[in-house]
Amino acid sequence: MAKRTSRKSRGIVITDLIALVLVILTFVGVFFVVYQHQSTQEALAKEGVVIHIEAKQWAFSPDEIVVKKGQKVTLVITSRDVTHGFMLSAFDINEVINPGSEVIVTFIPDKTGTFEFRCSVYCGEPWPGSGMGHWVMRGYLKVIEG
Ligand SMILES: [Cu+2]
Repeated sequence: MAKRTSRKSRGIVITDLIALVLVILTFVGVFFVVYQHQSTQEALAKEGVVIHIEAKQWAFSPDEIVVKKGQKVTLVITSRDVTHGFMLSAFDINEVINPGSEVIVTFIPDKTGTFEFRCSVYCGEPWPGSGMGHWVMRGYLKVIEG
């Protein structure tokens, strides 16, 4: 009788230990994932500025960006609807932005001024020949003294 009781309680202890280890491993795993994500973001932030740009018919959001000369700029560009382009000729940038994927562009502006960026992939217009829609889809990058 005494033996049976002791075997039962040992079984419970082992099950509890396994459960405890699983809980601890889960917490450690979640902490690790969060920590990794934060350190990547911090590393990018330390190196420069990260700007998210969303393209949609027929505008960029934001359509005005201000950065400092000599500071590393990382653009994370996405499209909400159809395929667009992102062309910033002053810095030799021209990318195709497909919906559902991120395009990451990194550059260091070496001159001050206001530079236009525009859509470089035809993405439609309100009616044919309107000269609107895609044709006026643009924004401005302002580079100020750092
Ligand atoms: Cu377009």
